[in-house]
Amino acid sequence: MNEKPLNKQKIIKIIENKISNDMSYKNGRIISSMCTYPDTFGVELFSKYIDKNIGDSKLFPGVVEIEKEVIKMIGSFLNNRNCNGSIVTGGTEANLIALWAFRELSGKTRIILPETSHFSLFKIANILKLNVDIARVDSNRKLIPQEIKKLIKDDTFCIVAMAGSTGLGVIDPIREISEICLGKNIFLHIDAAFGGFVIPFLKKLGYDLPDFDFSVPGVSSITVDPHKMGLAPIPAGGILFRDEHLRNKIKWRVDYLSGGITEQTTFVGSRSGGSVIAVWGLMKKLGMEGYKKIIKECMNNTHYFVERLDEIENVSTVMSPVMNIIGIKSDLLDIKSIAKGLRKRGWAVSLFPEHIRIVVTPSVTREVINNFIQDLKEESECIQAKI
Ligand code: 0PR
Repeated sequence: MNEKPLNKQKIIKIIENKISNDMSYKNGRIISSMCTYPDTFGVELFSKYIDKNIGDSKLFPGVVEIEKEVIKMIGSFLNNRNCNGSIVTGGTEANLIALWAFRELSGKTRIILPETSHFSLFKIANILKLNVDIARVDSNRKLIPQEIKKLIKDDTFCIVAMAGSTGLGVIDPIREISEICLGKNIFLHIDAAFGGFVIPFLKKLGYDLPDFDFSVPGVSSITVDPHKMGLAPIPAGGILFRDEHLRNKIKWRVDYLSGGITEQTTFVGSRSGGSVIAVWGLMKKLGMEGYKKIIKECMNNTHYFVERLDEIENVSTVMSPVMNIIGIKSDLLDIKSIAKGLRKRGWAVSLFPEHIRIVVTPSVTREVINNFIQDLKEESECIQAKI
């Protein structure tokens, strides 16, 4: 710590210097990320209302009302206008809250997770001391309902299914899994951290996708993150419960806060009201039309990307993309070496065991795609030449 105060210009210069090699969500070079550069109106609102802490909710009744509205707005395109929930720090906290609430309600300790689960779910199982049974997926990377049935034990209280898996954006057969859950009194949590702000709009655009939301009777809760395809500034995750009673057991009463007796239903205590307002304002600004337009553009670019990939020898897609997520694989070339080469060329790519993931967010424009394809072509030719 410096003894004497530094002036602002100097501080900014030091920061700029320190982060000069860091990447940005702005230019599409982070071509594998589920987060993108946030909408500037959201950023404006976030900083304007930075002084709101809805952890001490009684001090900010207006923001509490806005949070209720934003949850209902998200619920309106997930087929439940009466849902309850919170804007939280991200998908990890959202998933944690759901599994915590259901563990407490059921008094049981075993869950079933798809092998395609996001790693946050394994982290959470560790924190909550849950036993995990891992459900295999089929050749289309979807859960197999019959396999799930076999995994259920007396102490199983929850099954998690993906609506937009992290690796490839696959949607599990949620209607079939719901039937199993209803028959056995098991909670069904949907991790739609990414897909929640994508699938409803794709459906409206005419894409034939399976139901994944509260229209499916057994679905108890959904993770849906505004800070991914909702284009809100980080942090903004979302947890939605079908009914208020589902989170009864995680209502934490605090007596001494400045606003008076307060109930918290999130993991995090002090919580950004700026985030909540940013999501609300941004959703009002874009409306259903706005999101539809954005998703349409991302999907068109996804199709364009796949077409361009066809031009490159020895690489292909893992599967036809369900949403704006593409898996690139190679039967001949080492995918790790390709990823390494692309990173050297300044592309931030996510490497899964058998594929490179591309997420076509709004910052991944046609120009970005053209540049990437050129680099991928050169890189795979280089690697092939060495074989
Ligand atoms: N559930 C799913 C299906 C996810 O894909 C993610 C994150 C989460 C939950 C957890 O969300 P939070 O990270 O908000 O807690 N998926 C991204 C991923 O692993 C997270 C991410 C985003 C990673 C941007 C890197 C990055 O640059 O790819």
